[in-house]
Amino acid sequence: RQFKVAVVGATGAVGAAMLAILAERKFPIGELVALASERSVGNEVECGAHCVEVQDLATFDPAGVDIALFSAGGDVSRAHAARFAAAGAVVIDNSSAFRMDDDVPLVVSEVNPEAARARPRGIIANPNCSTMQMLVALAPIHRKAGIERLNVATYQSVSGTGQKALEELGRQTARLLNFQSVEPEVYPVQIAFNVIPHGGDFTDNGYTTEEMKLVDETRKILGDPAIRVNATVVRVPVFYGHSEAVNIETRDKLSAADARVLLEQAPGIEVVDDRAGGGYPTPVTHASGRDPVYVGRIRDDISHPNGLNLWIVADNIRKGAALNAVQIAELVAAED
Ligand code: 2RA
Repeated sequence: RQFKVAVVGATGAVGAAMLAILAERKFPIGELVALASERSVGNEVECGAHCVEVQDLATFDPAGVDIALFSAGGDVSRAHAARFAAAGAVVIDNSSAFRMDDDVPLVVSEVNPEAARARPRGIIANPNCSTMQMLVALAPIHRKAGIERLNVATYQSVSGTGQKALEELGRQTARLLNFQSVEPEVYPVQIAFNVIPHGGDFTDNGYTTEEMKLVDETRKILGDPAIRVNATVVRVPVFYGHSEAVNIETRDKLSAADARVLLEQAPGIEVVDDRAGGGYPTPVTHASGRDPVYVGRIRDDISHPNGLNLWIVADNIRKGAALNAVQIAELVAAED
């Protein structure tokens, strides 16, 4: 059957990627609704054969919507998701608004697809982009050898912050190359030719909200509150693609060689692991605009008998947000 699909935040980077991926994957859309704030009303958006004008979310009646993909920030989700669900839509929310609610499943399509079925509030949450790519890679290892502890340092691109951050990186880079001064606006300090150990907001324990998402979301998605997670989130002067250096300690010994074979057979993963120049994934060479989670630099931890190191790269807008949301929509559609 075909579905009436609403994309909330249709004019944003993730919303635009959702529309593109819905078309690429030929999602059975009977009717498309594009929703955004009043200032975007009237803009046209396309999704395959569907070309529609953006409507005002605030005044839109969700009656008849089967699936609503939200990517317009937590405030918008908190204000509108419930009324879409009440009208009968399955809400797939990319914001952090409901991720840690006990009655909202948090789903990575390759990791815990079965969790999407239990949605008492009619809402399914999409994990944070950095959690998403990490767990696609770690889930097979956790199932095989049991992850007891993980340390992750992320190198997150500025597209994760949004359009203004993309523009700021470009503007600062150009000005600095022309020996002109720069004034940071989006970030607290200059991002061009710099790295910033700060994502989201600082919390009482000294970690940031971006770091605590990696801790809390990992435990929920893997269904294992005992996993010990330590995270450091760093913003880097890259436009698209998040990278992560991950060190894990497993209950049972899993060699790098065995882990490589396991990952090569796992869904959603492409292993790029040649111990030579360029034999590893990078945002520029691998992540931008592509769907796999790329894993390289797989090696035994020389400091721990059950330790393992991985380097994980993915497009934070596609697999990190839009693709997984569409994959969840496919899971919902397949229930019919
Ligand atoms: C970031 N993970 O990269 C966030 C975006 N949701 O800033």
